[in-house]
Amino acid sequence: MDNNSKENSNSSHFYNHSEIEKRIQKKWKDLNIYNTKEFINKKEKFYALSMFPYPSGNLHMGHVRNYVITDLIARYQSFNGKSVLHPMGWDAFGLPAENAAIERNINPSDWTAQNIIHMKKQLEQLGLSVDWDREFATCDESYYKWTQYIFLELYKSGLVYQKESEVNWDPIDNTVLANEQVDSDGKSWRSGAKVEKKLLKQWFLKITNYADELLDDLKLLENWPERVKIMQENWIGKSYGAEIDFKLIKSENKLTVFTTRADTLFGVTYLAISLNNKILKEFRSNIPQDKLREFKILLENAGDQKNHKYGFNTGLKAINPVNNEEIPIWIASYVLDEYGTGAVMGVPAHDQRDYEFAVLNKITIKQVISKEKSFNEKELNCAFIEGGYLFNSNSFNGLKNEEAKYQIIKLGESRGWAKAKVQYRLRDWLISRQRFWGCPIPLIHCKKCGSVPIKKEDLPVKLPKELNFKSKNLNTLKDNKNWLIINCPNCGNLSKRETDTMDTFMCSSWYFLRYTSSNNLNEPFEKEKVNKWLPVDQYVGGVEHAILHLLYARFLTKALRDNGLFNIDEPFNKLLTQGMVQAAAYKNTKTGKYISPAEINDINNPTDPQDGSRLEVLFEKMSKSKYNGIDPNTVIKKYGADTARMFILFKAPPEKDLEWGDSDVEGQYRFLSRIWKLYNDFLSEGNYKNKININPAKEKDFKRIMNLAIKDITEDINNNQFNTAISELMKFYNAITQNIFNLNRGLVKEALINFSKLLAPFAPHISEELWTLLGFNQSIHNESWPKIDQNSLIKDNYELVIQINGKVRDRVSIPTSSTEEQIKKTSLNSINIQKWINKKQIKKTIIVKGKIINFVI
Ligand code: ANZ
Ligand code: ZN
Repeated sequence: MDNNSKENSNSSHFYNHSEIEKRIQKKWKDLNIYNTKEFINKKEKFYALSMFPYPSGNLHMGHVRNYVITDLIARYQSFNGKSVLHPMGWDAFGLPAENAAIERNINPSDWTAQNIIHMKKQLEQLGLSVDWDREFATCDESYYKWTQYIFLELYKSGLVYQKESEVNWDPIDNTVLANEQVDSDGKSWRSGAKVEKKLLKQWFLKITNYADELLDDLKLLENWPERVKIMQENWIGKSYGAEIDFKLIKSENKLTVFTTRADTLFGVTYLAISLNNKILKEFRSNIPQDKLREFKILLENAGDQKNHKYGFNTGLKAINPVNNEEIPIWIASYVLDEYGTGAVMGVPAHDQRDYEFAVLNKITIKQVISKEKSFNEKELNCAFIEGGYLFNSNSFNGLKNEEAKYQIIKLGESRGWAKAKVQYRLRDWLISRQRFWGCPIPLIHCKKCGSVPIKKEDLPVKLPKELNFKSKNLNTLKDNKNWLIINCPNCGNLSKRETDTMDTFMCSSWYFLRYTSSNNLNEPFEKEKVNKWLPVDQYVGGVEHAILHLLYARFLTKALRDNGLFNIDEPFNKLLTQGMVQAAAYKNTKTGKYISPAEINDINNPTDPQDGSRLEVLFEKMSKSKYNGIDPNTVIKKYGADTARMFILFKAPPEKDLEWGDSDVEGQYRFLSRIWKLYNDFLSEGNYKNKININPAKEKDFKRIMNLAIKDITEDINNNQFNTAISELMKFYNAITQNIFNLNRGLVKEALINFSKLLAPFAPHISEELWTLLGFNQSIHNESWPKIDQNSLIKDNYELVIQINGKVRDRVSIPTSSTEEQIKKTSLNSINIQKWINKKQIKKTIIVKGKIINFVI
């Protein structure tokens, strides 16, 4: 706060943000202005959506940035006359509540409800234009009833199945994780524990049925960030290749591999399988089991070492179908059970992974592809992975490798040892979780009938209120016999409920549909409403959800569409992934520890109070562990929500990371204070009147500047360039204050009206108050966006650049309406130009209207 505002703290010139914001928020509530207006007068719709938060207890800056961006867009669209749907809710099932329950022996629903109350208050302080009438939490019975309903819809379409499968087991959280929840080091994304393998019966959703559509329809998503689409594409991972059968020696059986490089078949020098391959059982007696056990132990102890290339030669042999060569079969740690056929043909000369494996294990390396047609074999020091021409490949020699791929598969198909094959990396979605704080899977297990769905009219399958949170049972739902035992809906026999609950991604895969009909007790959503409101026009959220959440939501949308529930193909039309909020963190590079700023004596010369060593200052994502989190509450209290919003929107483009800076926050506060003063000065007439000295030329200029501001700010918002929009607002503000005494009062008022509106999506409270000061009774947020007066944009004069032989020799002011003749005449009148031309002959004259004239002499 500057001194000036302190002195004036009792006058109306003092920008009392907290009083204003409280009052304005109450006004909005009383007017109920953010209640969604359903398609009034066939207005165009706009669905603005933020990824809903997990109710962890406190709002953090990442949330604030997310919701402020969406709010700005929602408000702007409403100014532009659209019916706006801007809802908010809670992604409320999941582990933190369950862990809190176990730690404190409280019900997770109570813990969650408290958090929601607290966080909602914080959200309200931000002044969001959210329609709170549509709020829900995914753990509400009235919501998860419909999650179960949707599960049964998928069940009906045959998209749900149960399978015994090796699962990723998190030994800290005691739960199964989806592949996606295990990072590249084999650790749980949540607990960080090293994930183990375990066999369990699990529920899956057949997302792979939609692999092609999910891939192809990425083309429709023109307004998604390119990198998100690439991530989804890689995740689906469609590969065109072939399955090739290798006969096993001394066996009727064969080993089938999946390869994308059939062109390298002559270069195969080994086959690789994983430890789980069934031929290891078939040939148990041929393989020294003690050696194999040693190898297993070696692998287990290899730990996290990424891409380790340990191998074990089984002694078994197979025949390469293309040339009948005998090749050894190795066990390799890089072979995945879950991809292709779980077996690989090793081509060390042309695959880097195979190359490293072969070098380490002293396996032959045979080259079969070279860049040029004529080839001299030379030693490789890495795999040659580019395209080229075949050699060492009998009748295929000299062929381009892409062509050879096709020819070799064709030969193999005619001989019966190859089959063209499309392979996806995408796996079915494992949705079972062995935890109690989730949406119960609405099925029962009957000895006679197998798994039977609960009847839709009996939904929801409610979570029992009484649970033993200290249970030794993996999932305490198993302890609750009253809940567990139920008559089979089919035969009436006593049977057991399914105790697995759903992955919370299931709850968040359809919430955007529910917002269209949040309060409907009879249906998950109304078809007409979904058809009208969807797709979401602008979705805003973190890039960490680029793959899973967005892919699952797309899948569910398509699956439910196919059940006739609505006619939408894609849920999210436009996607904005906001950058992170970072702040200075202080790190002792010797110990690797972060030091809290509170412990540092001199922040400009930071040292570790423990060992005195100088600390490195890093800008990193705000987090508790780095002591660099900034609490939104504190900022709002000190400066107000409008300042916080302005800062966040001004400091960086929304997609980029944002570095927190206190002085920049103060800068925005001062800007709002000055705006406040401008309006008050203007309206308190007194000294204003005496200084007036109207100047028509300046008025004309000012009108141009004002309309240019409207034009630029509008374009900036349309392009999500909120930071430059605020710069334009600042310019407009400067133009008003510089010209105010030279403009007639009507024009000043017009400017202040426009300025308030342009400011409103960014700083909604202060602009509402300014609006009232200007004498309007209605809310500014029901107004329409300023219109551009195209005529005022036209300049009377412009600066013409005069060049001779391409060099600038003069600049003159010239009427915009000048013809080419007049442009030439004016230019030749310039004394400077006359000097340069010096009576030489003009060979050519080039005119770019509105800009340049060039004389060639
Ligand atoms: C021989 C070969 C030669 C290969 C070459 C590549 C390059 P994408 O493109 O991701 O589909 N592969 C097949 N199944 C595998 C498994 N279960 N675990 C690990 N690797 C496996 O990858 C296909 C390639 O990955 C296949 O093509 C195979 O190696 C390997 F110069 O076959 B290739
Ligand atoms: Zn039964």
